[in-house]
Amino acid sequence: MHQVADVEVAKNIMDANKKLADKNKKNLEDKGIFCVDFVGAIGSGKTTLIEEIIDNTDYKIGVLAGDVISKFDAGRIEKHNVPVVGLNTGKECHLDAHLVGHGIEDLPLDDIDVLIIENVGNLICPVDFELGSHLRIVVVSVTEGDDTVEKHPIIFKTSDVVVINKVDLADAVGADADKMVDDAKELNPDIKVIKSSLKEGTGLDEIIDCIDTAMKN
Ligand SMILES: Nc1nc2c(ncn2[C@@H]2O[C@H](COP(=O)(O)OP(=O)(O)OP(=O)(O)O)[C@@H](O)[C@H]2O)c(=O)[nH]1
Ligand SMILES: [Mg+2]
Repeated sequence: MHQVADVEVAKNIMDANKKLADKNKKNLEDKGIFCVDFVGAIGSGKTTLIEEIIDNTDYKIGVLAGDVISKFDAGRIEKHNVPVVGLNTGKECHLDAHLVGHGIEDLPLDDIDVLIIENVGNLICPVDFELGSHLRIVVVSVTEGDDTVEKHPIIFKTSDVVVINKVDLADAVGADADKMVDDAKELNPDIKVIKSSLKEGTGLDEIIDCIDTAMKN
């Protein structure tokens, strides 16, 4: 009996979140804004990637930067002279559509054509919480171990693009980046997989191409 009640509560939360995510998407579409959300492991390179996208595209970008308690990532993004709102989740390990909806209200939407959302570093909790984005990119790095993809299947099944970052460190940590590529494709044959070293500047053009292509479709 208790188990049934738990499931119903969880389903209600998911349904409520989905409605708010749809509302966020509609609000953004009404303003002609394309939204990309970045999920991924802690320290995999999400903020670095967002900084590189800001510096290497002509998009008018706005950012929602999720962190558990700090505004560190928002502070980093701010230095690139784009509008940014830091979202703190408190004890939660993921953003949700309600928090994102409030963040959107605080951005100058008329000056933005691409909204980037950085989720809290986590490969599990964000899976169930759509935010209202058009494209989801999951970032992992070789330093988490080359079994990371196969150990967290659902996030790779539900994302559009996977970035396997820090390939410059693969030999140093004994990781096989191609195994991670194969694991991602096996889990989700439709996913686009890109290996990158943001430190050495590889893979970034391909990631930007993916966003360009998704914006045109
Ligand atoms: N060697 C190497 N280091 C990288 C690369 N990309 C990012 N880093 C470094 O990895 C560290 C973490 O990068 P962040 O961009 O802060 O990672 P994050 O995913 O935003 O981290 P959280 O928001 O805390 O989950 C920083 O010191 C980056 O400079 C890369 O391709 N190679
Ligand atoms: Mg970050």
